[in-house]
Amino acid sequence: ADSGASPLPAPSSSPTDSRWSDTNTFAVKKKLLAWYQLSNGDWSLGKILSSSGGESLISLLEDKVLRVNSEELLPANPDILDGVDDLMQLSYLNEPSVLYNLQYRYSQDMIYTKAGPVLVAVNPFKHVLLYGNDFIEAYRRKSVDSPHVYAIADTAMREMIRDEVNQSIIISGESGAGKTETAKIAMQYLASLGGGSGIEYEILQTNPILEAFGNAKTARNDNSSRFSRVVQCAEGERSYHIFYQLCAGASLALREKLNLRAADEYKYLRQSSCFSIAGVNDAERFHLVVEAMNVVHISKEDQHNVFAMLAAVLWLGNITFTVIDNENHVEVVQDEGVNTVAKLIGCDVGQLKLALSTRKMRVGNDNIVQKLTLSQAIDTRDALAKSLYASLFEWLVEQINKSLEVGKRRTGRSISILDIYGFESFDKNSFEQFCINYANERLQQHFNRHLFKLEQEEYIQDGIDWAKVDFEDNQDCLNLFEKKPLGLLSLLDEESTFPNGTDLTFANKLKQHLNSNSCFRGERGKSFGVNHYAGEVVYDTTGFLEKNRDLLHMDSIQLLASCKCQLPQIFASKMLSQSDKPLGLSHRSSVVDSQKLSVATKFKGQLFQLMQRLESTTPHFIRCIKPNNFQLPGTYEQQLVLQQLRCCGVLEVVRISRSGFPTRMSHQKFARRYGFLLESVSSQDPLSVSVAILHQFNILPEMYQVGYTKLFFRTGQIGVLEDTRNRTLHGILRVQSCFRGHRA
Ligand code: AOV
Ligand code: MG
Repeated sequence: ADSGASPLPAPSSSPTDSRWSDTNTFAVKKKLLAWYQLSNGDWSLGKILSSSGGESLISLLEDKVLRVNSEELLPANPDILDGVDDLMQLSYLNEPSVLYNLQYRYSQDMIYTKAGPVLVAVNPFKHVLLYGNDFIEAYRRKSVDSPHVYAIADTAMREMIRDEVNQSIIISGESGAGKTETAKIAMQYLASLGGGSGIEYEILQTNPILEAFGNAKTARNDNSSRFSRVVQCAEGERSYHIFYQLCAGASLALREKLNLRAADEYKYLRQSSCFSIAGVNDAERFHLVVEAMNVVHISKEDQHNVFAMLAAVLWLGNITFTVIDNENHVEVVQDEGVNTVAKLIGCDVGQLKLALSTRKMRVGNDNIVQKLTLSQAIDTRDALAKSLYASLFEWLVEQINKSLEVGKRRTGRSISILDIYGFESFDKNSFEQFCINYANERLQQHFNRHLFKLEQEEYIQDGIDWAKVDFEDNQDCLNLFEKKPLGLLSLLDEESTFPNGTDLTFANKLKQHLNSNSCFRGERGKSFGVNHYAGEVVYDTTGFLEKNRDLLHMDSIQLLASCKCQLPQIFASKMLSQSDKPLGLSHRSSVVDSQKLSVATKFKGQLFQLMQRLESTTPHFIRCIKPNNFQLPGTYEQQLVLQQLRCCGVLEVVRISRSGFPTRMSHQKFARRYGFLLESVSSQDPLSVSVAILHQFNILPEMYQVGYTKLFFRTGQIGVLEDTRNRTLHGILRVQSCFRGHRA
């Protein structure tokens, strides 16, 4: 079937297809532009003045002339290619050329660039004039074609309708790279397709609510999508926005009802001395959130209940304990804190005090009551606060989903927008980073699979001669996390259920069992390193077991069940229904009566559900890039950008797309679409028709391949055929309308 196609040139032998690291194919010529790497790692553009004996004289910007080793130079693209909107169009695809192209565009507020099928978005950290109705309209009419989130959303919508397949827009990138903003921009476009009112407006109004309850200020991002930071907060960061908004914006009446104070009077919030965000008015935001809650039909009564739960969480943090014996056992101090919490959740103060300072246990056939030590009591209080907040968030999302679906017609097809926490690597990385990076590892695999594996498999299946392109597969790293019984997650769960397990015994166990895994590195003391797709991260196991155990005890759940208020009751019954499905470890210790799924196991379960949903969709990928760590406009740090491009595989994608045959069409479709252009028809067989078309239009043999079922084309080839087809069709139409004109 391979008629007419000559063997492919090996991808690395022609200058346009050379790997960016490959300098050998670059003949250093006088007057040519080239990249030279400075001692700080940045690349500088220069003109080659002369070159001989393996050395070149190069004149850099600022008129600096250097004598350098010719092999250290990389070819630069001609000026005419400055700022192309798809990296695939670059003649030289080395790292400095890609970096420069993105920077060139960025400096002109063109923050979006295509990398083959992927959209790259560089965070402008300022308002850019690329959004709003005029732009939306232009992308809808396809009167512009520069890369944009709108264009991606538009494609997703069209493909959903055309193929009747669910779509997903998967947005990834580091913390602060712009994922959430990008998701909102995509939503804005999709919402506008419905006319911009009604349900679409309501859906958009879920954003301020979800951000208030789900986002917080971190060191990296003033509006970071987070989880689990109710009871701890690092210096310079804040807890969830909604706490500060409530404290600042509640009316006098609400204030009195909830016994609200200023944010800095609550211990949970006072763990960091940061209470405000530059340029953000929390009181104003509170009113916007209330307004949004009205729009999505959350009743005034429910709103009040929500705020009462928030106040209860804050006041829980202010509850204190006194030690009553020399075994460090405690009692709850009877003060405003404990009284207010009891009032807000609607329980008996005495019951609350008991739940926070004792634990009912079953030993053999007897029920005994054990007093808690100070640290156990603090853990119990914090676990209650955390679970109240988590339940509240879950409930709120449920309400919103319910309210938006009531009586609304649904077509059955969907576009999902995925905005998750990006890969994180800090000086100190804990359980949160562990979960976040594990999730990103899974998403990366989805990306790899989709773009690389599927691509290669398709060529191979269709009998195409195609040099395999290597790509970073991260299956080893995923195995390190997921393998049973000797993987990070299994070992963590196991250690979490051992009564004598500590963070140190956990760390030691990891080193004992996982040292042979190439993605694992034992570190000194309680630390271990994981070789992620985006680089190595060292995790400190301090707090891992406690965070994984989810210390909420039966006593606390029973307390919530006994409350007179509606929300705590709902939360409790949900928790009870979940604890019906224990880890299957209940034979191990007596405390496990109330054992629920560990946090990591729940997380993995949710992640798998998510991946399953994504697998059944056509994905569209957006990679967000953070050009600097200071949230500053107009500041582009090459090394930072490069590291992100490398770790999210953007360069690989471009290379694979360009060296391959990105456009493909079945023989049938091709014959049907272009067959009428044939000057002479000798056969009806789609394959013969297709080959005849290719010959008639002189498509060069190296520009296409004929597979068993499909034709594969290099970038840009189909455009020629489409042009001819359109011109011919136009001609036919004109002839027809002339003819009609005559008749009239
Ligand atoms: P993230 O979602 O990727 O981080 P965000 O979407 O919250 O990051 O973006 C961080 C900040 O960058 C925003 O608050 C804006 O100030 C700015 N920004 C991002 N995109 C744009 C844009 N298109 N136009 C203008 N400003 C923008 V995290 O959730 O921390 O991983 O967990
Ligand atoms: Mg975010």
